[in-house]
Amino acid sequence: MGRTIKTNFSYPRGNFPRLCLIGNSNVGKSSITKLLLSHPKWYKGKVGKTAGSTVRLTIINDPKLNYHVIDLPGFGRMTKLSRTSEEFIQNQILKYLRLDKKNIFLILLVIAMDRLKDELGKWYFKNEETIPLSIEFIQYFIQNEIPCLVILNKSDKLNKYQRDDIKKTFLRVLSDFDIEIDDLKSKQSILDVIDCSIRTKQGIKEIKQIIKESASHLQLENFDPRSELLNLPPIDAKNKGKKGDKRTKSHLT
Ligand SMILES: Nc1nc2c(ncn2[C@@H]2O[C@H](COP(=O)(O)OP(=O)(O)O)[C@@H](O)[C@H]2O)c(=O)[nH]1
Ligand SMILES: [Mg+2]
Repeated sequence: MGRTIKTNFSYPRGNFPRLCLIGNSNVGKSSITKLLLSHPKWYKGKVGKTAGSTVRLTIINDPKLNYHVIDLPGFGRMTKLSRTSEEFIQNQILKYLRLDKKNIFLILLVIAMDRLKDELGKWYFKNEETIPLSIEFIQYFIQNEIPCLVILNKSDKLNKYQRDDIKKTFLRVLSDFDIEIDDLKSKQSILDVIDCSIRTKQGIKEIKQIIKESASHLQLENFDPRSELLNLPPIDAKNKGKKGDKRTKSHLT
């Protein structure tokens, strides 16, 4: 079933502001990342490749931006991967977040709208024990006071009725977990949800605006402009994952 994959985790090093994109595989993280750069040529990762072959953390140092953009590997939902590989990747992402959270001024959590109902439905209707992973990541960001913008991408795949329905369910699940949606544009708030489509460019302008606004508060004198990248050797994800892990309630502990 699951097969061995190579991961190549290059952890960013030093203190420098970072914008991070996180989400399942194939939801559009890399496509969105490219649109957020001054020129797509700065993006060195892959877009639209079959999910779950090589998993890496892509660090983009766009000379026109006063922050790094980090395209994190996809977590979960990679059918080609074994559960242990998935867990390994989740752990690597968490490790990165723990290491770098002081530098992350904004997280973009990308969710594919057309898959959301399925994910939430599993938990909501089938009484599955496991909390949807996206919800758990949101809880993690809130607990760690990392500002988060939830991007509901691929809105072009649904009609208006379906989109409203999905959003309503999503907001209901969030409120069941006592997660409040604020407006990121107002100061203290840390969570906002926005519809987006790479195909129709819906939401892209607003996302850029929110990033620009967040980045404008950065106090660059607190950061080290010479921060380097620490390159770690490729890791065999399958062999590094713990065997026989039972599925527990939480993914992230
Ligand atoms: N219809 C549609 N397809 C999209 C959208 N965003 C991304 N895709 C496609 O989804 C696939 C995965 O995109 P990618 O950016 O590589 O996802 P990642 O794995 O999250 O980085 C590619 O084939 C994209 O062209 C969108 O908004 N609408
Ligand atoms: Mg990608």
